[in-house]
Formats: sequence, C-alpha cells, structure tokens
Amino acid sequence: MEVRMNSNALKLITGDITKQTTEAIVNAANGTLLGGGGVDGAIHRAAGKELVAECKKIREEVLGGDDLPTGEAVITNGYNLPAKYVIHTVGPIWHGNTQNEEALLANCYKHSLQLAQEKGMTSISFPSISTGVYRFPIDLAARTALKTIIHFLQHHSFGQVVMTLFSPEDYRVYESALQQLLEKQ
Ligand code: AR6
Repeated sequence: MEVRMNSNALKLITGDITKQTTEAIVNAANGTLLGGGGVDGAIHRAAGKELVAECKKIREEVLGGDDLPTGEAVITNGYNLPAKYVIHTVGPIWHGNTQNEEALLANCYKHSLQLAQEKGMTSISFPSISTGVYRFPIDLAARTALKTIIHFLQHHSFGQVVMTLFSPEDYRVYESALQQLLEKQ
C-alpha cells in the first residue's frame, strides 16, 4: 500500500529490512547499542563487525559510556548492508502504558526522521519498533508510528518512508491502521 502526501510517499511493505535499498534503515536497538536479537541481530549480522565497532565508539565518545536514552536516535554507516546508513533508536519496553510508552515510541519515529532529514537523506525504512521482544501491542504501535510519520510528512518535504513489516499479519495491522487514519483526515 502506498499513499502520497505533498511531495512525499509513505509505503507499507512486507519484507526483511536488511534487504532494503533506501538510504537509511532504522534499527530497533537497545540502549547499549551493542546488538541483540530480533531485527537488531539481523541488521548487525548483515552489516558485519564494523557496525558494532562504530556503535561502541559512539557509546564511548558521544554518550560518555552511557546508554542511548529511549526515544533518541543516532546514526552509523551501513557497511555491508544495501542501505548507506543505519539509524539506531531505542523503543520503549511495554509496561501497560504506565510509563509514557506511546510518547516514547512516537519520539523514536520523530527523531529518526529528523536525523535523516538533517543528513540530507530522502528515503528511509522502519521496522515495527518495540512490537517484538519489547511487547508493545502492535495495533497501538501501528497507530502511533503512522500518526507520527504522517505528521512529519505533512510538515516537511522529505521523500519516501517505508514501513517494512516482517509478517503478513503485521502488515495487515498497519494497513488497517493507515486506512483508519486516512479516513479521519
Ligand atoms: N526485518 C524487519 N523486521 C524484523 C526483522 C527483519 N529482518 N526481524 C525481526 N523483525 P524486535 P523490539 C520484526 O524484537 O520489540 C533486540 O534484542 C519483528 O518481527 O526486533 O523493539 C534489541 O537488542 C518485530 O515485528 O524489537 C532490543 O533488546 C519487530 O521487528 C530488543 O530486541 C521488532 O521486534 C528490542 O525489542
């Protein structure tokens, strides 16, 4: 499914984000930036060892040895990936929406898009942040992600944003959320 917004496009696809050819792909990382399972593990495996080395450097030199806070984003090269850059963001762990999880998830999308635009990029692919190991309910995550992306595309001239959903079930959730949001406009 693809929708146009001003000069921008928002596309939903089913697929593997490590294969995407947009200028940047987004990683659903953890605060350490040192890799993990799920999409994070897949991105690090496909990019090669140089990716974790650059992440370590950012952790030491930019973050003073601390974790990247939830909702923030940093950028590295993509190394062996087709995408030139990886934007690493940390989604919230779901605690029943008692810890500002919706706003923190929106920040992941907003800050990743802002970083991509600051770097002059015109295309980016996102995975479904927080809906795996971090257990954020996918219907609420889909609404939050798509609302944030649509708001950004309505106010900026960017290019193409691709939501890369890993399963047909996840795709259907995002597709129906997008249809509902567009009907409301
Ligand atoms: N391409 C696209 N989507 C994928 C891929 C892929 N190759 N692999 C998995 N997904 P998760 P989180 C989907 O658990 O919930 C890591 O260990 C997956 O089906 O990867 O944000 C980190 O280090 C799901 O829909 O991320 C953190 O510790 C979505 O990506 C923690 O998991 C997100 O699932 C982050 O948890």
